[in-house]
Amino acid sequence: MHERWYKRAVLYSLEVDAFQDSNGDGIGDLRGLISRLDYIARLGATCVWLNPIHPSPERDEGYDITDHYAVHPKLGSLGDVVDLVDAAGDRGMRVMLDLVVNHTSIDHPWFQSARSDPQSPYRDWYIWCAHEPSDRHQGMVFPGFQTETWTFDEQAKAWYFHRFYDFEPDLNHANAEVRDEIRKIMAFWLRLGVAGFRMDALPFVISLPKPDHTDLEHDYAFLNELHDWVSWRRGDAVVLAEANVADDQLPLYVGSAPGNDDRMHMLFNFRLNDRILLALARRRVEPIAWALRTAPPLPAAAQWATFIRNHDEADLSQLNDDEREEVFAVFAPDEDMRLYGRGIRRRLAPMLDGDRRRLELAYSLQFTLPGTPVLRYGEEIGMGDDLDLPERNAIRTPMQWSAEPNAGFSTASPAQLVRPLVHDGRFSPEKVNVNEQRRDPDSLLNWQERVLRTLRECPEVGENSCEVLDSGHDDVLAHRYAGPHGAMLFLHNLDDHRRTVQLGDQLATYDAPVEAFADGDYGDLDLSQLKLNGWGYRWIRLQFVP
Ligand SMILES: [Ca+2]
Ligand SMILES: [Ca+2]
Repeated sequence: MHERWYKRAVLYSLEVDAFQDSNGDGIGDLRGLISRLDYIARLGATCVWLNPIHPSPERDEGYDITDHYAVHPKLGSLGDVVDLVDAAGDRGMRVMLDLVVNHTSIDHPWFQSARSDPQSPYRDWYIWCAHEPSDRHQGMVFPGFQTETWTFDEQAKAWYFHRFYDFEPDLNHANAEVRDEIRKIMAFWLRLGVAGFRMDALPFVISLPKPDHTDLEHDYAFLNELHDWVSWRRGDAVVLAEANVADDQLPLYVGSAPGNDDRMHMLFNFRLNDRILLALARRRVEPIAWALRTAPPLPAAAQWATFIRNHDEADLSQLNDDEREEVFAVFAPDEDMRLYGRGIRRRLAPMLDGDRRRLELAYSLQFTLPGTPVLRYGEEIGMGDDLDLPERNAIRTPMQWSAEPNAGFSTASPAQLVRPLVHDGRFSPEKVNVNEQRRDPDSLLNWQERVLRTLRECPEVGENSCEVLDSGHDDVLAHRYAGPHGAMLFLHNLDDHRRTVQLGDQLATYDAPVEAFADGDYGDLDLSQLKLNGWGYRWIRLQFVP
């Protein structure tokens, strides 16, 4: 197996407008991001994934795009994108973009043309219906904030389909011209040097909605086309799919047949994410062990992307109602902390009461479970959220660089900031900021740097050979990756009780253990009796004894 960069990567996800303002207008921008690349490189991230940077009226945080070939002027220019790619490359890092082609903004010139005239060349780029579709109140993505998926347009005198908000009409992916345009958009940004795309809402992109039909046809062959276009233009480019779908559909997103790797390169592991949150809430490992044991097999070149919190609500839709209520009860006890009836709109640090031991435990788990870790900006310092902001904006507050005014994010007046800073006292910039944590060797930031450095020395973790061992305790996860010369063994204690783990014969073929990383000093390593603190974790390298 050749080494593939995305299997050894650490992705760092950020909103450009919330990261660093370079010109004092209160809005983060690309030049600001460039000035912070050394910070991201030092953390150990190897690829920066930007949330949408395109022109947009921003009624849906930039996911409502009016021009896929340009940069929102408030963020910078195409020249700045090239500078960013070059500056990242100088530091050994890549840049990925969000590719949002399920829909456009209603203000997009394509839709404006389409609605204005049935003879418009863009009419068929969207999905229309002359009568009121019987299924117009079904299939909403944002229940509670959206009441229908078909809306009547006065100008067009017809109903248009929108999986998301009514200002985000879906593109008609059955139209060959639309597909060709998507190919051109990808080719354009690859030519500017980006390393790939995080593909937004992929199951909706490949679904072909029809009025009065709730059973959707899926055009999986389109994924082969996407793969071919991307690989032809840039051999090492990847597509990271957002596809929160059932287990039997997941393999269809990576290959056209078992073992084939001719579709998407990476998949967000939503199924594991839900079970990590359930396991943390229960303080029991069973949900994670189940998720690992039942994981759909991926072809050799494909890779999971792991996360605990991302830029959206923590979507718990893979859990059943009782399980979801369990997670809500622990991590989102107030209605205000929940969103769309299915998720949690908080950051991880407040969900874990800012408890350092549990934060380390959670991230150690994430980094050692199969896949490439994705970190959200600010997670590395334990940033909080602002539940006064609407919907998912709660977790899109400005990065907290220092205890200076505006947290070092901008020199604008506070009222001008793109979004307010976190004001929750426990997580305010005075308490949680990069500068302070840089100086403190015991800070969460320095811990994150150490753990990510150690992860780089454990290449087995990026592979798919994860095995769950019987730890003898309901609250201790023991998992192992076997390599050609040895193995990595990981222990995680999900509860606050000391444990002694006896793995017995399960380690029979291994010896010469070395402690690679742990929550504390466990003294001499004795494989027959592995001690574990409450919330403790240990990473142990083993040599194979033939
Ligand atoms: Ca700015
Ligand atoms: Ca579609």
